[in-house]
Formats: sequence, C-alpha cells, structure tokens
Amino acid sequence: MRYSSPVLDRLAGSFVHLKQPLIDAPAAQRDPAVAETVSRMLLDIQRRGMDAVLDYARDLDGHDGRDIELTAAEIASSGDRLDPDLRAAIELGSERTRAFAAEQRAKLVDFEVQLVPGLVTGARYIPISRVGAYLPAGRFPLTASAFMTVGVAKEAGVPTVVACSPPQPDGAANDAVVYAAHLSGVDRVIVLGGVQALAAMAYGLLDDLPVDMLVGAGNAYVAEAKRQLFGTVAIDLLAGPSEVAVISDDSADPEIVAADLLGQAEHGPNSPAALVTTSEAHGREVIAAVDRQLAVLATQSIAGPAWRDYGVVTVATDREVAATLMDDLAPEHLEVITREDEWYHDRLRNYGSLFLGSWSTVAYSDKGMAGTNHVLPTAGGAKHSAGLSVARFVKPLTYQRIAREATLELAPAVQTISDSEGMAAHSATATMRLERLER
Ligand code: HSO
Ligand code: ZN
Repeated sequence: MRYSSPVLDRLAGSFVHLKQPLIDAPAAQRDPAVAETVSRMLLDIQRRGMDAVLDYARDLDGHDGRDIELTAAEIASSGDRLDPDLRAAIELGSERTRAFAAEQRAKLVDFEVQLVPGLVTGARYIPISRVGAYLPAGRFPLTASAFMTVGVAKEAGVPTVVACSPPQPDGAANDAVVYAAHLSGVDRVIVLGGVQALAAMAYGLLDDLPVDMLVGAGNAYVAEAKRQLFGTVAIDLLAGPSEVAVISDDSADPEIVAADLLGQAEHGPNSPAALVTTSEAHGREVIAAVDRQLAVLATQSIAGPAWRDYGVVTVATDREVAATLMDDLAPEHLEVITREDEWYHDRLRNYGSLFLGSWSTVAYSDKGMAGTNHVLPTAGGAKHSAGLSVARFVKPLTYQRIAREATLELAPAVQTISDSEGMAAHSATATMRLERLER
C-alpha cells in the first residue's frame, strides 16, 4: 500500500488524515546488499552443487550433518508430538483450504469450440509437473502456509510437491509445519532453509529433477532468491510486508476494527495498516482503541512501531471517495465493516482478499479456516494480480485441429499478413496448403 500517489493527489480535498503515517508505505523495494549476497550464493551453488548447499546450511542454520530429508515415517509421525487441539486445528485448516481449492479447480473446465467449419480450437488445464514450496519457520512459523502452497498445488493436480523448511534451533523441522504439509499431501520434506533451499530445488540438487515453480513466503533473502531464480523457474509472487486495510462507518465496533488493524501490524515493524472511514467520530474512536489495545499486546514491540510508522486513519467525504482511495491502495487484505457492505463488494476492484462484515476477520483466512489463500499480492500488486490459487498451478494450454475445409478461410489472410511483413517462410506454409487444396 502506498500512501501517496497521483490518484490520491487528484482526490485532495475529499479526505483528511486523522492519523498520518510517519513513513510512506514503500513499494516493493530491493536491498542491494541482499541482492548481492543472494547472487553470490546462487553462483556458488550452481558451481559447487550440494556441497555448497550443505556448507550454507551449516554456516547459516547450524546444520549438524544429519540427513536433511525426512523419511516418510518421520513426516507421517510429525503430528504425534503436537498438542491435540493444535493437531485438530491443523486438520481443520488443511481440509477447509483443500475444499475451497477443489471447488475452484472444478470451475476450470477444458473446452473445445468450432470457430468456423473445419477450425476446432480448445484449451486444456494441465498442472505444472513439479513444484517446490518454501515453508517458513522463523520468528513466526506460519503453520498454515503449507495449506496454501502444498495443499492448493496438490488440489490443482501437481504430481510432485517438494517442501523445504528451515531447521529450528534443535536442528529439527517445526512439527506443526511438517504435519500441515503432510496433511496437505506433500511428497517430500527437506529440512533446509533460505537461499540454499530455493537453489537446491530450482537447480535439481535434491537427487531429483529441478522443480518448475517455487512458491511460498520467507524473509528478504528468500524473496530475493525467488526474484533471481525467476526465469529458471516460475514463482508465485514476491511478497512484501503483510498489510491490512479496513473500510468502516459509524455502525462498526471500534474495538473490533482496532483489533483487526493490529492483527496484521504484528507481522513486522514495517507492516502497513490503514483505516478509511466515512465517520470522523468513528475514526477517532478506533485510534483510541488501538492505543488501548497496544498497551497490553504481547507483540507490542512489533505492532507498536508498525502502527506508529505505517498506520493511517483517513476520513473520506463519502463512500465513493472511500472506495476510490481503497482501490488506489490495493491492499493485500481488505475488511469492509459498514451498513453498505454489498455496495462496496460491487464497487471495489483492487484487493488481495476481501472480508465482508464484522464477523469476518483476516486471521480466519491467515490460519486456513476460511478456505481462501493467504499468499496474496502486497505493495499495490493487487492492482494487476490475484493471490495464489489452483489457477496458478495449472496451465491453460491451447490446441487447434484444422481440417482441409477451413483452408480457404485461413490461408489467404495468413499469406496477406505474412507478405506485408516480409515473412516469406510463414507465407509459404499457407501457400503450400492452398496448392494442395487445388490438386
Ligand atoms: N497474513 C499473512 C499470512 C499469515 N498470517 C499466516 C498469519 N499466519 C499473509 O497473508
Ligand atoms: Zn497475517
């Protein structure tokens, strides 16, 4: 979300900030030092292969020489050590996410159409063959990431999904993350983190073929590695700091709005949180509620600076202005808590995921309980892209079956265009068919 833009400039006068951000929420940016480190590591791994991967695992993650791949038995038993409530919650989230993905997959239907007599064209949705999922386990392990990447890829029909997750301080993978991956249908789990994990998957160093696509979020190094490996493989998207935005009016409960703003500000000290409201009194109540809640929040050392630097509360003169402001912010997550939620639903064009009504909250989706994906575009990416879904794991491949009877309809036009471009060999492919038609 950027807080300054030509669109916002044009709207000047139809909104006021009750709370200004200290810092403009940055567009996706690239740290040159991180980029250089990553490119050096990728080059080294390309040259020295698995030796380099294991060196980085030892130096950066304290890898102690044990086998980095979990056995099928280790994967399957990962849930045994979990608290039963956590286990049950993971089971629910994985099921819910796959149910939504299955519904979406069923809507991607192969088709064939005869456009003119003799010209039959069609599209078939073919899954990508091999996907590598990065499952983070840093400050917050984000258990549900496996549902969103592994589970959705599997539901799309991807035959092979490999997951890499970094070792915890004890050298083992995070049990909850592995169990989530297991229930999501993962084929292999490698205890490997960071740039070396992505490189090992993309370069095919894990005793196997390279993956065709890398998905999943991680720290700045992981994001940069994905950026640099893009082209060698496909990627889902490059996620920046998690964002939340709310549109609310005076019918909304300020405590709920405040809680939902802080609910994502906790991701990191640079996580933007924006409220756009049509009621100044409500806006002021939300600001007071955020301050009260922050004072007792266990993660206030993260959410506090995020709110101070990147929090914004804006009063718009009417709902049309509110919607225009929000479409320009194009937030990763957008909650609408108003008397006119469906008007906004109809009107809004740019968001990663939309939450309608006061009983909907981002965390439900974050943890897999809403079924929708939490891998979503940030930093305004929602203007042009959607989040991860089964659609990203299948390729709508086209084909055509053209019969003799369509030749007269197609060939002369192809000759004309090709000749006008000077593309003689293209023209000849049509000419030869016309000649054969006459024989
Ligand atoms: N809000 C993050 C996902 C997440 N948050 C998972 C907590 N757990 C990106 O959408
Ligand atoms: Zn979140």
